[in-house]
Amino acid sequence: MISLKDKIALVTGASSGIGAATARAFAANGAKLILTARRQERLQQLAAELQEQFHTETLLLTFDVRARESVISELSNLPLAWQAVDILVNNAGLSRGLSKLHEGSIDDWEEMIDANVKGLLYVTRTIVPGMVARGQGHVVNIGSIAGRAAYPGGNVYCASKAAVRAISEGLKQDLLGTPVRVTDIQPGLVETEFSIVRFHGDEQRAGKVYENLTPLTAADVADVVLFVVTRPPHVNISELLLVPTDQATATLVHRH
Ligand code: NDP
Ligand code: 8X3
Repeated sequence: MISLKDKIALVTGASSGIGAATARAFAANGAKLILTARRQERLQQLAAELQEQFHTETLLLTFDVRARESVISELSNLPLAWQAVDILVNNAGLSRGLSKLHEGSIDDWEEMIDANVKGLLYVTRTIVPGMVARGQGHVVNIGSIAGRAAYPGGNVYCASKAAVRAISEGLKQDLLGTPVRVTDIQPGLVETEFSIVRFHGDEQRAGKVYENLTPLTAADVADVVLFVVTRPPHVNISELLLVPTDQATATLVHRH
């Protein structure tokens, strides 16, 4: 098992949900953390919590993953002590809307594609060369059950997560012969701010997604992320689907 003690982990989308939970799990295991998101105050609160609980060293970076120039300039100019990133968790992402494709919002589509696909690519392109040069690294992409099969109204979100799956597979192939590992984690229903964002702030509609079933928590997903990054160096968990017991497929759920 690999120890995270003093390893440097970069988690995008650390201001909420799965990213924040992953930061907590890594901090509890001794990692140093580069935490990124747009909401700086949230990152500051999390960093203070981790400092108090685990004496975690953090570097906070505030940028939009869709802003290519910002991503590249922030991540290419890390302070010297933070440059040797051991683990990258590409988690920042979102869904917008659940409309039929022929009735959908093009703005929503662009936001999803720009964050979930292009943002992930910008971060990966900037960080992975250092991993290859140092001969050490692990890229964990947060995909989704939505990337395995489309569901009604999921169209472009599903496509963006299918792209994450293909990019993960392609990256793994391109890194063959290096020790750098690549994992695509594919959660089903996780109760975070995800559905509130999907429905543009409609909390009532968001709440209905998880009504009368027991969804995964962000901490459940973080446990799995922690598990994959702490496997021995010769073990690469390429992809991992995790769903609540109350969920069989993206659309088949059991409500009590
Ligand atoms: P949350 O909405 O709770 O968290 C999303 C995170 O992504 C926030 O920290 C947000 O930070 C960040 N983010 C979103 N857009 C951008 C952007 N343009 N630039 C920078 N950061 C951004 O949702 P989750 O924790 O659930 O989502 C995390 C990941 O997990 C996403 O990729 C999502 O697709 C995936 N996922 C979620 C599932 C679920 O059911 N919840 C299931 C499967 C996968 P900020 O707004 O501060 O920038
Ligand atoms: C999030 C899971 O099923 O709401 O990726 O699309 S789902």
